[in-house]
Amino acid sequence: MINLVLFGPPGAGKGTQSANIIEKYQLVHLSTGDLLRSEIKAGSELGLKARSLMDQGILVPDEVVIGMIENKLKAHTDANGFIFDGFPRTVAQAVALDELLAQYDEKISMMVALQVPDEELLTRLLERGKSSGRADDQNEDLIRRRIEEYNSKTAPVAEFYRKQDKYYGINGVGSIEDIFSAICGILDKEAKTVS
Ligand code: B4P
Repeated sequence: MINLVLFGPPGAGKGTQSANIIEKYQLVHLSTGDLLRSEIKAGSELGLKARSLMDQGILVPDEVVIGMIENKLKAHTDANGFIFDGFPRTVAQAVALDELLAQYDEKISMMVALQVPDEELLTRLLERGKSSGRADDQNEDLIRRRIEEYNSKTAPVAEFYRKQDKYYGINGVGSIEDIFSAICGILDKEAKTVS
């Protein structure tokens, strides 16, 4: 099983690259951002709570996203592997994910981190905001708040995987195809070691 954590700041291209990876490697895609947006669309109690935080650029509480991931893992016990997109976003989430996977005798294979400078992130997200309808993409202050939230709470997650010798950083600036090729190089190497 390949279990990939795709990591990076908001707008780094996690969702964009996930779409290509799933197609090539037949992994189950678990995006906590997408799961939260589905809850918002469905008008659930969880969605209502999440919305007010997401619209301010603040992370949703750990127990909420961990519970969502746990439900999805239970529903896909026959998967080839998973791509965790936008999760874990705190060290507490990373610890919980290791514990959840251990229940199935599984573990994270690697973290691939997309590295993109802040000003490029801002440009991309403001551009996406013109058509996405996402409230959190629509103004510069809010995007900067999300980047700060990433730097303070999420960036330390990279160290968690570095200590486990699972960290791969790659340049997230360039064509979508070139970045995808770099990710495939890492995944193919890992696929050989697990097969
Ligand atoms: P997410 O939905 O995870 O979204 P994201 O970080 O904004 O975007 P991503 O990196 O996937 O960017 P994309 O590929 O689309 O999170 C949203 C919110 O949900 C968070 O702020 C938080 O409140 C909450 N949340 C989610 N998970 C959570 C968790 N685990 N814990 C707590 N809270 C959580 O790319 C962005 C744009 O760049 C696109 O328009 C794309 O076309 C463009 N792009 C991509 N690659 C490019 C390239 N190489 N060159 C040029 N443009 C590129």
